[in-house]
Amino acid sequence: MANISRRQIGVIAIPIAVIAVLLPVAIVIATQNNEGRNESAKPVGSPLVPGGGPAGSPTPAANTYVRMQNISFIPDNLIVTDKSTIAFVNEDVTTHQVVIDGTDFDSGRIGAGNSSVWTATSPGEHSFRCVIHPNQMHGTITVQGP
Ligand SMILES: [Cu+2]
Repeated sequence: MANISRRQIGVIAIPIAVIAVLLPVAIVIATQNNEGRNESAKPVGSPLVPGGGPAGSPTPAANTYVRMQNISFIPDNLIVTDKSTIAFVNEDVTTHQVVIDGTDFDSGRIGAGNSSVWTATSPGEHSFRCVIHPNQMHGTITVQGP
């Protein structure tokens, strides 16, 4: 063991030093990515989909986001407060159109990369669906009273 030279120690020490520096950086990056997935906590005006949607249709500011992805709503069961805003964001390549029972909301056709915002009214439980894909895309929005 006494024959281990300073040079050999250096060969071992350098990779350990590299790992010690890179590991915290990797943890910080991973943490930031997880925070970015929490759409309900997104700051106002930030895009939900990086580079998503054509120019001129940024993801709108809203209190809650419902993503339309793979012909489904995510989430499909949600609770919101009266007068809060819910953005239906189309992340599919196909068009969707959202209607909410017991309200006059009809999003009209929402093309790929576009969104429609509803301001919650009518406290109570409302079914909602995509009128283009009613069998695959339906859910419940509960609006809590003031
Ligand atoms: Cu649809």
